[in-house]
Amino acid sequence: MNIIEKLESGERLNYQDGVALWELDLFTLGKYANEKRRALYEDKAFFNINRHINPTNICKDICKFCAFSANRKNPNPYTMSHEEILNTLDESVKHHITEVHMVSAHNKDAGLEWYMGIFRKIKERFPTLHVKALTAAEINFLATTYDMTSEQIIDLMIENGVDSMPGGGAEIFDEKIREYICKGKVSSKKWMEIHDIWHKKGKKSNATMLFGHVESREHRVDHILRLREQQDRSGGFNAFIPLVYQRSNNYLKVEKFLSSIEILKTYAISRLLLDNIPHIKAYWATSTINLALIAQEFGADDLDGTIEKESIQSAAGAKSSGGLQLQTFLDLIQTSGFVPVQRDSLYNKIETY
Ligand code: V47
Repeated sequence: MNIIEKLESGERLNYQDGVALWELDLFTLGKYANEKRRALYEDKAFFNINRHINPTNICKDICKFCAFSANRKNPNPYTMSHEEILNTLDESVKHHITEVHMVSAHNKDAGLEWYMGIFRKIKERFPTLHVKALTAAEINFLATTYDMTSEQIIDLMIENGVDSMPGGGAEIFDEKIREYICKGKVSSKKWMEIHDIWHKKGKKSNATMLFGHVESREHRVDHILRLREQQDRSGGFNAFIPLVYQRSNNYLKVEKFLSSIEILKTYAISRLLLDNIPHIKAYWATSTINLALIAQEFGADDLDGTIEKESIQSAAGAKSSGGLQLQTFLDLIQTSGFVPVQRDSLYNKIETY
């Protein structure tokens, strides 16, 4: 069976099929990915009203792709106090956010109570706000720093009020590439085990893939299929988020950005391979809002949210630091021919515009 026959048959695609998909032209790939996307969500494009907060940029790890953490190229260390975080959220809730997305660097001096206590305080002050926080990389950092198991850290997260886990820290699972771009960070196996534990507690999480640096198309297929296997086992991933690599102010020498065609193909192939993760998020902070909207025709069904303040990708060159106004977001989705559906963090519908 050739790859078109396999796509037509609706059979599950394997690694060889995944590699063969890249040889198809964008519009053929788009046709099949869009069919799957439309069968699930018709012309809905999902988003949420959220606030990203990155409470510290002091990090014990040195990931070559990262321009956010304080280092020689970015000598601007900070750690927010709990009060500062709560004050920030006092402002954000005025804009009707339903989610706070908190990701920190791996700060050895902040203390476990600094990492955990903030969740409790957020829940005390904003009981209905969904707290999406702590990547598997942060959980692994906390477990090793405080001589605890990942499960003990996860139990603490749940006790203190974390509702779901973001998908960060996945980068690229291929061990050789991982060693080159982020040596010392959580291993691929451990990243997966942590999400497995989280899912077995009945909780949801996301999964990312950082692409467009030194990895190959084959590495992307391998990454996506490792997630599909994990989803077969534990079932808790809500969304897959391919993050387009931004190349400024960091230590990874990458001469060229990917073409838009390659980026759109990556979204489309993600949709075609991942038959068991419901949502594909075109995170506009890395793809630009323009391409994230076009990606809705090529398999993606979600755009993340209004964000308000974005610090990780913008440190590396993305034009996303100020987030997007809700009305602009709605206008852009509608003029692209989609129906904006505001969702909560678990993809329950809040409002259709
Ligand atoms: O894991 C770091 C990435 C991630 C760069 O779960 C970079 O809903 C591009 O995971 N170029 C953190 N990306 C952000 C993240 C995320 C974002 C939005 C939504 C969700 C979700 C999760 O940022 C890291 C890393 O892969 N990153 N540096 C860079 N130069």
